[in-house]
Amino acid sequence: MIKNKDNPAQAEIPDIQIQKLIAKELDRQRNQIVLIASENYTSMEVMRATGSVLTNKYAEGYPGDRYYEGCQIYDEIEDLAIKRCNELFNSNFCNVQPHSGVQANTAVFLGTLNCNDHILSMNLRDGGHLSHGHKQNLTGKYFEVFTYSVDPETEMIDYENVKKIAWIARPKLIIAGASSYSRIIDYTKFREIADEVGAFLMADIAHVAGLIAGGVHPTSVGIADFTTATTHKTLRGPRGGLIIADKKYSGMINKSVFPGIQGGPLMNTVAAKAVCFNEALQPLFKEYARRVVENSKVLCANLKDRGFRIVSGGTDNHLFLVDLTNMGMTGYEASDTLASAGIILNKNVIPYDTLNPNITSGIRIGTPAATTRGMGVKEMHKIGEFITFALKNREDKTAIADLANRVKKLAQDFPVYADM
Ligand code: DSN
Repeated sequence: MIKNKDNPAQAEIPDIQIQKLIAKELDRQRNQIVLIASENYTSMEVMRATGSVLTNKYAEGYPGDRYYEGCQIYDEIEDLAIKRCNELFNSNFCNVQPHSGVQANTAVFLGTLNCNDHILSMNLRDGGHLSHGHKQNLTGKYFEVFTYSVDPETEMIDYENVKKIAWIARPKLIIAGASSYSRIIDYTKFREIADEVGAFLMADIAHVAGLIAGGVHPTSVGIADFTTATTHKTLRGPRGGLIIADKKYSGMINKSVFPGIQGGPLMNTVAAKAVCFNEALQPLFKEYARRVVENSKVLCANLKDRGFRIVSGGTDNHLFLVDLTNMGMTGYEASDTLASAGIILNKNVIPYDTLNPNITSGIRIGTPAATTRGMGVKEMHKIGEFITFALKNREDKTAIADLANRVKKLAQDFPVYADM
């Protein structure tokens, strides 16, 4: 902290309002059970780097080639982040500067596409992502977007159908990746399709990056031309993005990130990414990834046994979708009820949903954050019981309030940030 009290420019002005809000949020994170598939609890070491003096410096450019003086330490930090990321994903080039997953995707689009080029991606309603072609995203504005759906019966990707659409669309870029798809994605099949139609292949592994790093989901690295990811979901790092590609694309990707779509990198976040990669390289992270998937399968099976319809019948990864149509409620009603009980997840469209994204027929459930707390199979059964109880008693405010106490007790049995 700046200490010179005689210098008014260095006066510390405690911001009690923000401090109080942060304290309240800490309390919420400690006392609620987070089942949002894209969230996690990052380590204190990651937070220390994020909240460090590294936030003070511009470092536009890349290690050894910056536009500002005084970047020697930043070069070392970024080199370390790159080295660790390449080790983790067994790659020979990566860019760790994207501020987010969308930025990472956008950089790949800038490097590979021109206006009106065709792209092929998963339909948002079936599990895709806004940055893969939503009409209000720049992808929807500047490119011709074609989409593939999941098979209406199996609710899984039908690779033959993807191939058929690829021949019609003749895309320059195919995107394999999703934000609410609970099955293994076969990057090799996507590669074959991309090769047949002469397209680039981009794998957006934002959701499964930690599972790939932990060896419980097949990798896209070495198969897709470009792999984009976020670092804060299953990878459990700071909020941010990254791009992995073969080094033959290094010039193009680096230029696309800076100056293409970004200015100065957030070097405090780059340092926190380095910390996250180091953590994910430890043998314990493999066990974490295994447990995330185990917990997901257990909770999914528990809810299925209790009469909930699970999209695609199950899960292979950290998340699954529950179709609430046969329960006579919408995703909005269910997520709102569960939030009142301290179980935090999100409403989510399901394949071929007829309801809009603000209402939805389903909810998405994910286990990365609960697993970080140390919850296991026993707790997943308990959470399955809690979810069922809440949804069956959603009109009964006393029952929901009583459940909230039980949820809080379970959360407190698995403390997070106990030393803060
Ligand atoms: N919003 C993220 C998710 O929840 O899946 C994806 O960007």
